[in-house]
Amino acid sequence: VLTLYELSGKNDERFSPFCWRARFAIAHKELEAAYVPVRFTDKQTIAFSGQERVPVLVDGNTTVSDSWKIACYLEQSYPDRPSLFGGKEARALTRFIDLWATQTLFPPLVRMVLVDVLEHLDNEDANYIRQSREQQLGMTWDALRAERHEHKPVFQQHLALLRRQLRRQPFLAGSAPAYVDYSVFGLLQWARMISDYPLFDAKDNVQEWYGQMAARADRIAAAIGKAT
Ligand SMILES: N[C@@H](CCC(=O)N[C@@H](CS)C(=O)NCC(=O)O)C(=O)O
Repeated sequence: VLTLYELSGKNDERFSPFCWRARFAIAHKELEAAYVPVRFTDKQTIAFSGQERVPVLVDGNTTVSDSWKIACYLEQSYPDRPSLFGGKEARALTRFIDLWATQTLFPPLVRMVLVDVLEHLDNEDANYIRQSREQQLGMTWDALRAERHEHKPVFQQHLALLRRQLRRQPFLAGSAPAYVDYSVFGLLQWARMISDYPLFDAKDNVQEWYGQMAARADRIAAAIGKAT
């Protein structure tokens, strides 16, 4: 049986974008897992993994951290289950989109909604995140809040690529969702869970895909909630 260590907020909210990628991947593979909450400052619980970030997946004697490595591990270890990528070539292309999502789409999204994450963290975690992220982003929390609106045009520009693709097919992977959809949507699910900040224009055709993916996330969360 699998165990996924994932981030949790003060009321046990599971909003981590990278953990959502792993949640989607486990559900796609139709696997069962135990989901263990880890707070940002609770590095002890995942010390066995030899690093300090979630998600961490444990499968028997195997420990895998990093969302991409987890997806590749699941694909390789459970080849009889539905494929996350649809072949080796598709895996390589999925990795490219995974990197694009994390390194191009995510930064302006972070700058728009990260300020709202503190409301979901206890004091210790909130202090840790505020300090570490202020340092990472090179700006104060107040500055981050003040300029959040400035990042919307860039984010919308990046979304345009998704829009073009989603005009032709309902999911990034084609007629049904696969890891490429989870990789991108996982980041949006984070925003969706921590913030009410409006990311989309009213008549944005990304919305249909977004709605489908959000419903899928809600079904996964409900199933996990029932099992724990
Ligand atoms: N490359 C990793 C990134 C994982 C990551 O950054 N996780 C965040 C939670 S969203 C984390 O554990 N942060 C711990 C910290 O900032 O101390 C992945 O794809 O899984």
